[in-house]
Amino acid sequence: MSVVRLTNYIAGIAQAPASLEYLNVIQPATGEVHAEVPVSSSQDVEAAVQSGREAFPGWSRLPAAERAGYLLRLADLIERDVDSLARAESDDTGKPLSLARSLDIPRASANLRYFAAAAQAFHSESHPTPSAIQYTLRKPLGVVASISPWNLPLYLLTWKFAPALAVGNTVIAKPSELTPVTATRLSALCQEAKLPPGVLNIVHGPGAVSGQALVDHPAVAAISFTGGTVTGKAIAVSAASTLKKFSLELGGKNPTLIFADCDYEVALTTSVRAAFANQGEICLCGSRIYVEQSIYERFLQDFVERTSRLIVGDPLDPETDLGAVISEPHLQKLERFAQVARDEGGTIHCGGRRLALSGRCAKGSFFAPTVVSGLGTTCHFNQAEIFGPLVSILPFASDADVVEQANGTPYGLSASLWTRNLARGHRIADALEAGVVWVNCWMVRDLRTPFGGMKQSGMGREGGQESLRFFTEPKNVCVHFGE
Ligand code: TXE
Repeated sequence: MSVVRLTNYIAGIAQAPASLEYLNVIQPATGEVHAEVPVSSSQDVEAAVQSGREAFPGWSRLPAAERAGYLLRLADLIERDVDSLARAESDDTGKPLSLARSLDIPRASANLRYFAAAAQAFHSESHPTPSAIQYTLRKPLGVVASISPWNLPLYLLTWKFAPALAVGNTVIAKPSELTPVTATRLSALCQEAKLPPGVLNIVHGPGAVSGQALVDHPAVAAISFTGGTVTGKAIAVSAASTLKKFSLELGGKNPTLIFADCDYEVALTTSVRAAFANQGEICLCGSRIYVEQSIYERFLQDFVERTSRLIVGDPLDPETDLGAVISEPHLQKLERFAQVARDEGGTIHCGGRRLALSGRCAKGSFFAPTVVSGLGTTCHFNQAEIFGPLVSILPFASDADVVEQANGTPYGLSASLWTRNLARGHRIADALEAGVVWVNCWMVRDLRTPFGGMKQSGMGREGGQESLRFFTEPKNVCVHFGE
C-alpha cells in the first residue's frame, strides 16, 4: 500500500511542518500504515495564527452572502467528491463505507449549506425608548480554533468551522491525529473553491503538542472542542490563563428508557442501532438500556438475538454493520471493560472479545458487539464512558426509579425514551439530566437545534443560533436622540 504524506494547510498553501516530523496513521481495519501526519509545533501554529490574522479584516468585512458563497462552493465540491471522501473516511476510521457514504460526508456538506444560510438570517436586537435606541452588534471574534476528534472526522470539523467562517471569523482547525486524511483533502477543495488564503488553516498533529500550542496561543480568541472529558477539562484550564471563550462537547453515558407500553418492534430495532452504530463510537450512542420490569426478560432475549445477527466485517463490504474500532489501544481498552463487566459480576450474553477476521482485515482491530446484564447503575461498567460496542441492559420498576437511575452518572449528554404515553414522555423528558432528549426516536437531528451536554458532558451548546452566538461577541450601542 502506498503511504501518503499529509500536509498542513496554512495561508492557502499545502505545507510540511516546521519540524519535518511525521507520525504514522494506521488503517484500523487492516492494521497497515496508510498515511503520515505532520507533527506541528508552536512554529506552525504561529504561522497559521499570523495567516488567520492577516485574512481576518478582509474576510470579516465581506457581506455575509459572499462568505456564504464560498461555503456553498465548498459544499458542492464535497458532494462532487462524496465517493472518494467516504472511502478516505472509512479507511481512516474503520467505519463501514456505507455509513461514511450515507452519514458522514453528506452531513459535512449539509453543515456548510446550513450555516451559509443561517448566517445570512442571523439578526441582532434593538431596544428603542422615546429618547434613545439601543442596538446590539454581533462582531466576529477574530482567529478561532476548532479541535475535533476521530469518530466523525469531516462531519465534526465542518460542524465547527462552517459557523465560525460564516459569521466572519478566520479559523485554525486541528483534526484528530488518528484521522487526518479527509481534512487534508478538504484543504485541496478550499484551494479549488478559491477560499481566500488564511481564512481556514488546518494544522495537524498530536493533541498534547499541536493542540496544546493552539490552546495556549494568546491571539486565538476561542476554542470549539469535541473530544474526551479529561482533555476538555485540561483545555478549560489552559484557556482560562488567556481568557479564551470555549465550548466543550465531551463524552456521554447515555440512557435508553424502554417502557412496557412502547412500540416494541421500533424501540428494539432503534435501540440496537443506537447502541452499535459506528461501532458504538458516537457520543450519542445509548449504552445503558433501562427496560421496564414486565418486559425485561423478553427484551433482553430479543436484544441479544438481534445483536448476535450483526455482521462485524470489512468496512468495504456493503453487508457490514460494524467495522473496525479506531485503534489497537482502543481495542485493548474495550477488552479491559469486558473484563470489568465480568469482575463486577455481570453476565456477558454475547461478544466480550476481539474478533479475528481473515484476508485484508487479518490484522485489523475488531470487537464483537457485547451485551451485558446483571450490573447495577453504580458499577464502574455503567458509570464510565466506554465509547465502543458494549452495552448494559438493566431493569426498572417505576418512572421515579428509572429517572433516578438514568440520572445516576456524571454525564448528561443525551437520552432516548420509548413510550406510547406522551404525557409520561414529556414528564420524563423534563426530569432527565441530558442536553438532548429523544422521545420515540434516536439521533433525529436538526441543525437548527441546540446541541451539547450537561454535567461532565460539556459546557456550552453548538447548533443553529447557539453556534452563531458562540462565534460572535455582542456589542451594544446606545444612540441618544432626545432632549
Ligand atoms: O480523545 P481526545 P481521545 C472520548 C472517548 C474516548 C476518549 C479519549 O471516551 O475513548 O474520549 O479519546 C486533541 N490540547 N471521546 O484520546 O484526546 C486531539 O488531538 C488540545 C468522546 O482520542 O479528547 C484530538 O484532536 N487538543 C468524543 C481531540 O483533542 C488536544 C470523541 C480529541 O482527542 C489535547 C472522541 C490538548 N492537550 C473521544 N489533547 C465525543 N465527545 O464525541 C488532545 N487533543
